[in-house]
Amino acid sequence: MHSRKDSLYANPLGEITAFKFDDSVVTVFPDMIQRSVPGYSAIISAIGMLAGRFSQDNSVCYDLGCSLGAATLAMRQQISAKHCRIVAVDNSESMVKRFMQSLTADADKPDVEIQCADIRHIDIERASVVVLNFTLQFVPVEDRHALLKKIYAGMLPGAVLILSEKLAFDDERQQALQIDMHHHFKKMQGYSDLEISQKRSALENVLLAESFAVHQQRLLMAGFNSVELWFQYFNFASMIALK
Ligand code: GEK
Repeated sequence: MHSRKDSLYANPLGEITAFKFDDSVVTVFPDMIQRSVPGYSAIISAIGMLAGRFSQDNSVCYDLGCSLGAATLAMRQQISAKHCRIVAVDNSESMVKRFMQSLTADADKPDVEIQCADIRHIDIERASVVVLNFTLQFVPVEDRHALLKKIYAGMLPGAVLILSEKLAFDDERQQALQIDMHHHFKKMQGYSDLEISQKRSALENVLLAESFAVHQQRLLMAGFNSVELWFQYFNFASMIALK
């Protein structure tokens, strides 16, 4: 997906307001996420592969917090199960509108239903694959357990949840190092120090990162049988949770 270059934080802003997924973000989103999340493309293509493997006949694959649908489109390419459809959900009207405009019909591929809704309030049913690709980190911490329990309850036996998150680390030196390396990554992607620091302020209290141990424990408490990391690049990681 092509998009304009992200320069939203390039000029000094008098006041930095909390980050929102609005029209201005949507316009630059593919470029922004690609240059901000180390390993993003690798994760998207692996989500496609995992969906190919785990999708079941007569089931639903969910892309929760779908943004412009990168994970949905990767899944759609790889799913060959019969009567399997994809439900993509995001609560940003701007994202959903743009994704709907870009989605093309393809009779040979699974149907895609795009919903504008809060993932805390939707029904999950007959799920064989559930994707939370950098979405849970934006859900209030106190709501995360109930959301994961609901997802688990709506999953079929043998289903998979792919959870990608920005991580935090308990050890102070590790935390400082990983954040620093992420900023180094962003500089190598062409972001200036000002852009990096203004974006960081905008995301404070909006993106709430937790450690892998906390995620793993919560997923096990929600009922999942096994939770492992399959990918990590500095403080960005992706987990596989099996029902
Ligand atoms: C990708 N998965 O390209 N309900 C629904 N959507 C939500 C909620 C919520 N409660 N909270 C946040 N979102 C995508 C990238 S971006 C990650 C996901 C990022 C949505 C929000 O509107 C945004 O579109 C998305 O979650 C997070 O694979 O920008 O770092």
